[in-house]
Amino acid sequence: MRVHTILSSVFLLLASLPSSARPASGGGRSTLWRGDSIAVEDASGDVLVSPGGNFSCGFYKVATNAYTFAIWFARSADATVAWTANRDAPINGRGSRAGFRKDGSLVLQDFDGRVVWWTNTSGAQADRVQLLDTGNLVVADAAGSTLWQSFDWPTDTLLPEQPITRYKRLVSASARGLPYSGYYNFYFDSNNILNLIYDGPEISSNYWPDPFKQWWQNNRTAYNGSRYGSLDRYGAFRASDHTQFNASDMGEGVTRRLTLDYDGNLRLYSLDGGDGSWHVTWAALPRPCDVHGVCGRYGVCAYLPSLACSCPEGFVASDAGDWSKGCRREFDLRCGEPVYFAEMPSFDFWGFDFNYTQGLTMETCRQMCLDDCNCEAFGYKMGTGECYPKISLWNGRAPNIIKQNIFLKVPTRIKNLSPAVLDFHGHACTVHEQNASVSASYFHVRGNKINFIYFYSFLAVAFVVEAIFIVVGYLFVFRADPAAGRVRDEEGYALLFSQFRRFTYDELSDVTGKFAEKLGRGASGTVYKGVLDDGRSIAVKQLDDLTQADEVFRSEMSVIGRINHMNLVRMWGYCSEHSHRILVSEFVENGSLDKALFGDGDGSALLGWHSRYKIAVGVAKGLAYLHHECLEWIVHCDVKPENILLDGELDPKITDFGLVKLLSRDACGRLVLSRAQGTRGYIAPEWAMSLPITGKADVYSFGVVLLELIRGQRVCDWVVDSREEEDDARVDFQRLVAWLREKMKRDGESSSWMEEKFVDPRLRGDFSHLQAAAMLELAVACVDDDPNRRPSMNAVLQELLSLEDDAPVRYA
Ligand SMILES: *[C@@H]1O[C@H](CO)[C@@H](O)[C@H](O)[C@H]1NC(C)=O
Ligand SMILES: *[C@@H]1O[C@H](CO)[C@@H](O)[C@H](O)[C@H]1NC(C)=O
Ligand SMILES: *[C@@H]1O[C@H](CO)[C@@H](O)[C@H](O)[C@H]1NC(C)=O
Ligand SMILES: *[C@@H]1O[C@H](CO)[C@@H](O)[C@H](O)[C@H]1NC(C)=O
Ligand SMILES: *[C@@H]1O[C@H](CO)[C@@H](O)[C@H](O)[C@H]1NC(C)=O
Ligand SMILES: *[C@@H]1O[C@H](CO)[C@@H](O)[C@H](O)[C@H]1NC(C)=O
Ligand SMILES: CC(=O)N[C@H]1CO[C@H](CO)[C@@H](O)[C@@H]1O
Repeated sequence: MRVHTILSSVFLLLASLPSSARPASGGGRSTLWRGDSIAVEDASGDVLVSPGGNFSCGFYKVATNAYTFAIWFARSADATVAWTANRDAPINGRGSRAGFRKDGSLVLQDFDGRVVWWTNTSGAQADRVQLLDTGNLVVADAAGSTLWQSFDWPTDTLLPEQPITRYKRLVSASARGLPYSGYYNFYFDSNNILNLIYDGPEISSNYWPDPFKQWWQNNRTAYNGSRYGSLDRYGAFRASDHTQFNASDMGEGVTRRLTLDYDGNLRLYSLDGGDGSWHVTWAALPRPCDVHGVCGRYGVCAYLPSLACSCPEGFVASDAGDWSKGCRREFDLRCGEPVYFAEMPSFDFWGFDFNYTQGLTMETCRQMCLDDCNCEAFGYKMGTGECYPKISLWNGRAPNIIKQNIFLKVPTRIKNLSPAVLDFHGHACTVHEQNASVSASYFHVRGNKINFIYFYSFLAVAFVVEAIFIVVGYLFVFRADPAAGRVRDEEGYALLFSQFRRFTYDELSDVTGKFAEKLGRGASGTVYKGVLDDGRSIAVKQLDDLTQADEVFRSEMSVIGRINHMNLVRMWGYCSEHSHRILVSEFVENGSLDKALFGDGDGSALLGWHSRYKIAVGVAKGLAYLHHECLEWIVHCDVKPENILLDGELDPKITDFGLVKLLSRDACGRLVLSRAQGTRGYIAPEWAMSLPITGKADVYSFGVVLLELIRGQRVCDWVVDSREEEDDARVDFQRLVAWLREKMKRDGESSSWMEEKFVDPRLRGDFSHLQAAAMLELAVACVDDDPNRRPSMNAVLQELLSLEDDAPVRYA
């Protein structure tokens, strides 16, 4: 009887336990009840999952033995973190736990019981901890009202419907992949304006919105004290200071985040449902070098095409592993000693002007800097005579779009210093990749030294890997030629100092001999040849039926004008006068790819295999740059051989890439509609279905071009049958692709059929089988009907580049 009573009370006890008795494994729960906890040892299995499965919350590994308590995107490939409780105090990988205590607070404990983080909800009627579908972790009472929420404590990311307010700011991470707080902040300043600021150990400097302008010029208001901003679920951000921006893929059903990245840029990202990768749909600063503090004191920033820092000649990096520490002089500058000024043409060091005067002669400006011992350099603009004597040199940029030269004060005992010579050797991309912020105190290692060793070994390995990456990936040699006024690397990312500018109609009429030499006519306009006064040959494109207002056109052009890549046709300027809208670009001598590739044997030499491979790589580089590197939302929309020009070395240059921006939202559609004559084979199937168009549409078109490069024949000629209907052509094309896919699966390694059936017979077998087979496979992946299954342009490029070395020497 007694035994029975005990048993039944145990049973009752078990039954009366709240649902916390649900199995902890399986990771399915979204709620913690009082008394529940999560142990760090179960980091992979025991997590809270939001009901819809989009977010997880639990322990997140940041290094071998360092964990944070975090919320991450469960469907992103790299489990991107949206929020961290203890970003600056990671805890041990053994014995640590997060528990919802009986007293009602959610507490994070290190292995030795030390509380590193807690929610201030004890004593309140806290009943449960819940991870909501919005990504918000909430401590709620029995009635369901919120006592504490992670949305009130953002780290570097805002989720849709999570507000930024008077009391909350975003703080960037200190380096890629590390959780620690960095120096960049996104916050409401005392004028009620949303700002980006570099708040470093030596200087603080605002860099967004444009610090040159007053708030009203930036279209903000200082008069709304509510200080509230948020991103809605459609991808539109709005704040009380009238800050407003939209995701380029606006609409519902997309997972988004607004993150202040470690490089100081604020970016809006959308998750690609297919491969779990993120793509940028908006960024605060189109030019990453406009972020302040990136390269530290005396550092000069360049975008090549990723961020790189450098020291002017006469300076060396203070810490090659952390560019935010900048450079230091190799010579000292004593007050009163004789000095001269070394010119840095087309440079800028932003800020730290102790005087600003207009209309001065250069001599007066120079004298002002000479007279002041603290003056390190002065900036001078020819023409307007603007003079900026500087007491400190930060935020260096070259080339600088604003025509200004910097004159650096140098003691005469240092002979012939050429500070404009930049030395980017090996340092590129190490910006902020620092290790320093990890300190032993996070580990409280009493008698547990092993953790410590693991941790530092991890750091050492990470550092070595990083170093190898830098050396291998960026083994380009910068050579500078100050006389020619430009810096160039072997990849060909030329930093041309000459400016993108506005031309008058008369000027263009002059240089083209009244539009005499017609080069061609495309869907968007007619192209003429011209020669500028300085001898540069140019192509001048008169855009048809462009009804855009002058300002809109100009602002779009200022975006296009900044795009500079060796595989994109360089834009020199534009003209916008009355009804004329004209683009001026470099002239590319060898014409377009369609002529070279499909030429009907009229004497033009056959494109050899090596050239074809080189063209494929070049076009992929250009597109990857457009999609991922520059203004990341630029989709070309019209990739086809006609828009791929070849220069003297048969290197490809893509043209017409900015047109979509010029022709506004439905531009892709219009471009397609307006070219009924014969090139429809390049259009991705999502057009026909009016689905949203992303970079994956370009990937499709690129896939078609790749097939044509291999085959040496137009796709539409080779899938053609007697019927002329577009739909039939598409069906035939898809049938061909299906056949290829089948064939590749079946034949595996043996590729003799390729030679007979597929590769351009004009090559007479003179091609690399390995490359051809891999390119064919890639092309087939690119023309997948489902945009999500197509690789990204970056992936395509990596794949193509990986073929470079394995190529046997058989090709011509
Ligand atoms: C999860 O994310 C997808 C988009 O990635 C969205 O369509 C879906 O509505 C989200 N689920 C919930 C429950 O919020
Ligand atoms: C917790 O909240 C109480 C009452 O709201 C407040 O007095 C106390 O200072 C808070 N403690 C912390 C650490 O925030
Ligand atoms: C402010 O708005 C006007 C009109 O919409 C626009 O022309 C101008 O470029 C905007 N200024 C900035 C700095 O965005
Ligand atoms: C201030 O901003 C808030 C939030 O954006 C808005 O609701 C309110 O109407 C604004 N007040 C004024 C006076 O514009
Ligand atoms: C964002 O989209 C809304 C429509 O939802 C539009 O009214 C607004 O002008 C857009 N803002 C910008 C900056 O494009
Ligand atoms: C700048 O220098 C000029 C000439 O020395 C002087 O007249 C002027 O007051 C200075 N301006 C400021 C803002 O210090
Ligand atoms: C590359 C780099 O920054 N290394 C540093 C890592 O941190 C240790 C300790 O702070 C420094 O001594 C290294 O120089």
